[in-house]
Amino acid sequence: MKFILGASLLAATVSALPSPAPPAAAAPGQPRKFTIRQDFLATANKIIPVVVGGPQDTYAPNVVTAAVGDIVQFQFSNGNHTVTQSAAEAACQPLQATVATGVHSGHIPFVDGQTEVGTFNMPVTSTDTMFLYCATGPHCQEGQVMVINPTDDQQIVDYVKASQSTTASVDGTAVVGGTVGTIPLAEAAFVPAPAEEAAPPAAAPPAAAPPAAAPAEPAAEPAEPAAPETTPPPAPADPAAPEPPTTTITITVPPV
Ligand SMILES: *[C@@H]1O[C@H](CO)[C@@H](O)[C@H](O)[C@H]1NC(C)=O
Ligand SMILES: [Cu+2]
Repeated sequence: MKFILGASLLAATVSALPSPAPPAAAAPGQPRKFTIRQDFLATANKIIPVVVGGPQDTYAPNVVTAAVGDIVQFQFSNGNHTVTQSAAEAACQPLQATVATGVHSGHIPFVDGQTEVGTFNMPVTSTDTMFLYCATGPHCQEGQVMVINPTDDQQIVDYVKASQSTTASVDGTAVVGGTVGTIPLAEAAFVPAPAEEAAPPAAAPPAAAPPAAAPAEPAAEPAEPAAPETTPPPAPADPAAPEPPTTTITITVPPV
């Protein structure tokens, strides 16, 4: 009885789909085709990557629009950064000092050579505007701040100014509001800057050096041409784009 009811419900659902052809029944024991509709994917919960740190102390993007149920995935690049929530009017100060739910990721480092990237997955539980800063050293004063779900374009500008006018940051304490994890570097939204060479280049040769030797030296150095390719971070740099094309993981699978 239950099975018949389920089957008729399924038939009703299928007949409502834009694509008229109902899937052919699979033979017993054969794999059944399962399709996730593209129009559903467009509205499904998203994982929104935000790159933290790197060659500069930044969040990229620094403005994010997220829906309830989305997960903002902070991916920590070079340095040792945090994602810490403040009140709008208290830049560089942890909200969790007064409000227990104030978000804080803890300090998450990344050094050259790492093959895993530290992450902080923050489920979005409200569309209220969130103000976030990095609590490491002077990073907040340098403008390493971001806003989630701003009500207007001016909020990030004002928050950056407020942060830059503080004299010191206060660190968060407990990890709150998300889950710390790792992802393989190959799946990260950034390509690390090329590693620094172990030793600084030798001092310039004396002016008297034979000119014939000079061309050989630069030609043997492969690091120069590679740099421009790897410098720009991929897609998420544009905060205006609602759906970064490089976001290949677009749905959140509920826990089993
Ligand atoms: C990151 O910064 C925190 C706070 O300054 C410090 O306690 C921690 O040791 C640092 N971690 C690394 C790997 O540098
Ligand atoms: Cu930082």
